[in-house]
Amino acid sequence: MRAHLPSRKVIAVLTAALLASGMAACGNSDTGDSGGKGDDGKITLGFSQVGAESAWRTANTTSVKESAAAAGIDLKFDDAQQKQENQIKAIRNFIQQKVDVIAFSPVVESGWDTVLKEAKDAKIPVILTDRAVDSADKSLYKTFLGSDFVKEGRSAGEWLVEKEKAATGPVNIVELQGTTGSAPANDRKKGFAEAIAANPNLKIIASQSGDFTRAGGKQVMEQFLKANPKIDVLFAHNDDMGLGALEAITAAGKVPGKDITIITVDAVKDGMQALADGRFNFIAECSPLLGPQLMDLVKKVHNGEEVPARIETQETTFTQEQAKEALPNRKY
Ligand code: GYE
Repeated sequence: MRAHLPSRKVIAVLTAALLASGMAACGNSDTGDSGGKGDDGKITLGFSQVGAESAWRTANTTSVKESAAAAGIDLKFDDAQQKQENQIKAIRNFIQQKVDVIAFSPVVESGWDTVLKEAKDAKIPVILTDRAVDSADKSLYKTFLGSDFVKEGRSAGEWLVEKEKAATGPVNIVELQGTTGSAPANDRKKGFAEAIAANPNLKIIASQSGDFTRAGGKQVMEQFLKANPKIDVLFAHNDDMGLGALEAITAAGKVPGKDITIITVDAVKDGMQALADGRFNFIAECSPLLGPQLMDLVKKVHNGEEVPARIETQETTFTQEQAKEALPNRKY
């Protein structure tokens, strides 16, 4: 069959449409409207997200987007796919677009001074959300809204110390770390190690990054199981890695929650379900619902109001029984 050729009339219409759209594009750049401030007088927020590596992150993204819409804030959202270079690029774009406020969740702690200085020079206030940076110059950002990750690690460790208080021999722990160099990985590791030091029987025999993903958790847990005949406890820095590890543990013929005690962080729905079902043993909560507080801060810093340098998220911990109770009302 011969292809049906468009008529001259159709071609003429298409050409006109193309020209019109081309002109419209030129028109935009001619007016110098770089897309930063909306003509509608709304505050423009440039937000650089880490990625979509976990259920926590997805819930956090939804919270930010919904809260921006509810607060009447014009949100420019960028997903950095877990790469610092993408976040730096996104922040530079926001500066170029002259957004009113920049907020971001730094994938790792180090290496932000240059780009933060650029934002400061451009007089665009920056808010850190969820994760911190290790910059010595605290004037590079207005505030940091997020959890106390050391405390989360410590709660996880303290629960284990209590559970194993009668142990007479070594209790072998493997640790699935979050993204290397990220604040939650560094701090949860630190808090957990501090707490378990209370009992010399508790020993971390292997510790490696699973990058906060299910796939990473499964793969690293497989290696742990191959290399270590006796694993008593898994401490995973988030639910998703713990959930991935469940598959590896079951495939190795062990019963998660019984043969291996599993402790995680976050308390997202799937994690809470695993806890309620007895496959996990304990979760330290980390709330991703930072959107409403963030939008409040955006308005305040935009108005030049003073804000506290550190705003800590409220959170709790869950045992299996507590998870059963909390699960029906879980929002993420
Ligand atoms: O625990 C993990 C996510 O930065 C607190 O990042 C966040 C962590 C969270 O990928 O699931």
